[in-house]
Amino acid sequence: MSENKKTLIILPTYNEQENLEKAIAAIFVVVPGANILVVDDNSPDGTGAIADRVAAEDQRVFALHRAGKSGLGKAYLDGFRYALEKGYDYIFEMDADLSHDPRYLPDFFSAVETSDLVIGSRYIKGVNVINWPMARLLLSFAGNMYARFVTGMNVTDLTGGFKCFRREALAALDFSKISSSGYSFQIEVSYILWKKGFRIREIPIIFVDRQFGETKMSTGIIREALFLIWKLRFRNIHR
Ligand SMILES: Nc1nc2c(ncn2[C@@H]2O[C@H](COP(=O)(O)OP(=O)(O)OP(=O)(O)O)[C@@H](O)[C@H]2O)c(=O)[nH]1
Ligand SMILES: [Mg+2]
Repeated sequence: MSENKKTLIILPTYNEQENLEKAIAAIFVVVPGANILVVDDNSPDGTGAIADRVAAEDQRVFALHRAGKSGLGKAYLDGFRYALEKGYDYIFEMDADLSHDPRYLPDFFSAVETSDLVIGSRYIKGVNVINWPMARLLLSFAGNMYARFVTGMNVTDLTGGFKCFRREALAALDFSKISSSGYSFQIEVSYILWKKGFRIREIPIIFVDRQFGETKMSTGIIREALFLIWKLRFRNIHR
């Protein structure tokens, strides 16, 4: 593994008080040398205070507080800015609700040696999602096939949020031009990097539905994604 590389794992949180500490502990079992940045949107359940306490107890952990809930994408952009400022080499996106198993982290580290963005995919070989209701699964699976078809990208899981970026890839993004806030943020960032010629690689992961807390999935998020993929395609035609 790349022990000499500075690694930051960004965990965006909104009402994850039952999950956050467990997620942090599980990550450090696998990668004790990494740093973790929690980006909390002033969660009403007090997740931000938990992040502060863990950060005070463990110097590998940092907390960033945002004024209110304004979407996953905006939280990640703040996390990315932080990562670039502090000079991290490998920057991870990961959910804080235990859906992303840290046991895959070593696979990301080996894949990123020869690529610029590594995406953990639920759909490389069939469907690797545990405990999602059928409707949710179909939406995600069909949504990904659709996004793949419209964008032309050869990526099976464009909406997933378990990713590792090389800093050069993040540094090439113009954050002010990234408009998405929900899942479409994931599609938008990968698409821009793909267009710029960065090397994207997928590795298989098994995704497990959250046990605690509530989903932030909404019809607004789905609508945003449906529009975004056509916007990306259109933007490309006129470039
Ligand atoms: N800071 C911040 N984090 C968010 C926001 N929306 C979601 N998150 C976090 O992003 C991660 C993924 O969100 P989830 O609601 O779990 O989305 P999901 O995994 O697709 O859906 P479920 O697991 O089915 O609930 C979790 O760690 C959330 O707490 C937001 O607006 N701001
Ligand atoms: Mg989740």
